[in-house]
Amino acid sequence: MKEENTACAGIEEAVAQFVTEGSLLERRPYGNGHINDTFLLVYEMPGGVRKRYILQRMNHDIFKKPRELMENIVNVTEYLRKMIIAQGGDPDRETLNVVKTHDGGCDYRDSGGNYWRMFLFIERTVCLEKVESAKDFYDSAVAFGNFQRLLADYPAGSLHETIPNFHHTPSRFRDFQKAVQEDKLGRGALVREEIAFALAREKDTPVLTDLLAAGQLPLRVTHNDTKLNNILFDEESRKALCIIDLDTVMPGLSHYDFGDSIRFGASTGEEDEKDLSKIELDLALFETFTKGYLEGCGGRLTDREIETLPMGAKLMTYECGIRFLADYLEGDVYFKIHRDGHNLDRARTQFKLVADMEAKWDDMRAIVEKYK
Ligand code: ADP
Ligand code: GN1
Ligand code: MG
Repeated sequence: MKEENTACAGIEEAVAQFVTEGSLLERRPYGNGHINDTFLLVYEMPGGVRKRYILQRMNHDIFKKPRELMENIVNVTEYLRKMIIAQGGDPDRETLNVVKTHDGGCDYRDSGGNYWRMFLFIERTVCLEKVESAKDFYDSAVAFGNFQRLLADYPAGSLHETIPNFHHTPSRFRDFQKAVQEDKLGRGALVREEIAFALAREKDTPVLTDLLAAGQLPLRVTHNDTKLNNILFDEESRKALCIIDLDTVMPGLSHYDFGDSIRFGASTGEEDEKDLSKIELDLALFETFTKGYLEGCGGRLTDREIETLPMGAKLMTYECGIRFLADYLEGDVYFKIHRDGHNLDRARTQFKLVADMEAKWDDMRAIVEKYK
């Protein structure tokens, strides 16, 4: 078997638990997620036909109840499967498919206490780390809008909250303040400017949660992690095919999905770009996404939701920025890093984008009004 850098405790034990076809040919780390450990497994069947699977070790420091999380994923993907079949789509490629264990379970807890799961590998797709064309971004917007529409009648109350207060920005702000106060590694002095930028925006943090509490925004089933690399595009047609990374599907606001896509995809640079002169909000991409997302939602969003979408973009960007900066202050314990200062670089791009959104606020508002 070909093996690349898969020194990961428990992997051998885990691989043996899932119902796969053929004999294992290759195993290697896969993808660019910040949270789980993802591996590609290649099996060969008699006749030389290959079958591939995605194996993931779930991050149970972050997802405290992996079993509840898997229950969400199984229920949501089964629901989506039925909807996709009803629309004449291909359920094996248009949603994730969970591979069972030999005991009929959906995950496996290894002897070291780690939780594993497996999905069918969705073949002939591409996963984009940045927007390569406005059309890709538009397609991703329609796909996230469709996701919202397909799950519109899903019983939201039956979903477990896999990370409590995931997009509750005031609660994220309190976590950030705590990280600044504790300053565990003495890094605070190096980032005074960034901390000041974040603290100066405290008054924005409760805007969306207050509107929700006041009954002005509806609670929906949302994905909550809608960055572009959580969509697979069909290699041939280049259409957005499948939404993946369903760990955070929970009740939320449409602003969370809209906003997270904007912060990642409508930026002119990558999330961890070091040269901040390359980072701004691309208004044309903002418009492209707004148009696609609202089309995908199929008229389901209320006028109040639509007119407040720019705040979703700003708050999701800001929130991600304070999460990255808090993690930098806490010693990089949450997001995977690949170089020193990686989380700080990420925080800086988010804050640069927030500042640019503030400068372009009237344009952002005018764009969403146009599609109301
Ligand atoms: P994380 O939570 O760490 O971001 P993801 O579930 O997003 O993990 O998976 C990481 C990467 O693995 C994705 O960005 C994608 O490239 C790839 N991937 C995940 N699931 C599949 C799948 N079923 N088929 C093909 N590629 C996948
Ligand atoms: C994480 O899992 P991944 O890499 O798609 C994070 C998101 C952040 C994102 C920033 C569960 O997403 O909330 O927005 O990194 N996921 C979790 O890139 O915390
Ligand atoms: Mg991901």
